[in-house]
Amino acid sequence: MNRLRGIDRRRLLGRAAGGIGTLLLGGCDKLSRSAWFTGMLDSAETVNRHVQAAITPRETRAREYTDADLSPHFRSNGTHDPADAEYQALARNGFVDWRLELGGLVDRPTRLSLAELQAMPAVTQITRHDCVEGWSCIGKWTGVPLGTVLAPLGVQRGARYVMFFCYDRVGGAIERYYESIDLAEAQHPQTMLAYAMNDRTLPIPYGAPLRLRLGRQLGYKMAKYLRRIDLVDSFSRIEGGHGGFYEDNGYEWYAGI
Ligand SMILES: Nc1nc2c(c(=O)[nH]1)N[C@H]1C(S)=C(S)[C@@H](COP(=O)(O)O)O[C@H]1N2
Ligand SMILES: [Mo]
Repeated sequence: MNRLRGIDRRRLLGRAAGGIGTLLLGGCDKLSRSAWFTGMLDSAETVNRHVQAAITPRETRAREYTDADLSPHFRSNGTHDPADAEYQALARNGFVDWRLELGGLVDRPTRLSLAELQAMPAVTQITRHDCVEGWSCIGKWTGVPLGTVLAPLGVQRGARYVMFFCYDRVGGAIERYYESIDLAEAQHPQTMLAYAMNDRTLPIPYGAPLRLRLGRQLGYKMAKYLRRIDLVDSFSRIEGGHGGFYEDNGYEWYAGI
């Protein structure tokens, strides 16, 4: 059995092949079996990052929707409630003691509370969330553009990637969930640190108190339950070395849609 990083890879890939994708998906399923979605999965899985980048210029914005398009029941996927004791204690207290740590290749490492993040200029976007397992939902997210959060830190010249470290472990995995994007993606106007969803405080199943939202990549890139953000020059020596939990289990690092 191929037991990569403490999770059964065949189980993870098997789920991607349809296990969970065939469940009744409430308000999301009408989107998930359409032709564009099949095409999207093909391109995300087989086209390499550079070809994908040529097809979809990195500057383009993902489509934005209206309130009328919101999925009545948004799916929660992966971890729904982190078991981590520190996370549970923070959640019991409404996350007032939670701090987002920001460090790595920056001049001014910082810790930010939820209140401090909420005091920054906010954006709200209604976008579609596409999971590699074959379903989509449309939701409304409010948060701070990641570029706004990073700018005052003084990102150093050598920094190439933004790493996102989370509180949870998926399905008993050894490594905690983590993800990464490059600096171009970090500066994109639809890349945000979201603390609200559908006009409410971000609920725990969807990543409270703070999660990453991207316009143009698949769901697994959008780390929930954020704990720490680091600027790095390489992720080859971090966890499994592929830049994210899904990537360490065989998925593409650039998960373009
Ligand atoms: N920390 C963390 N982030 C995560 C996951 C997870 O299990 N843990 N699942 C990923 C996957 S596969 C998807 S599709 C989305 C699901 O987000 P949702 O629960 O808001 O639908 O979160 C992504 N980010
Ligand atoms: Mo996903």
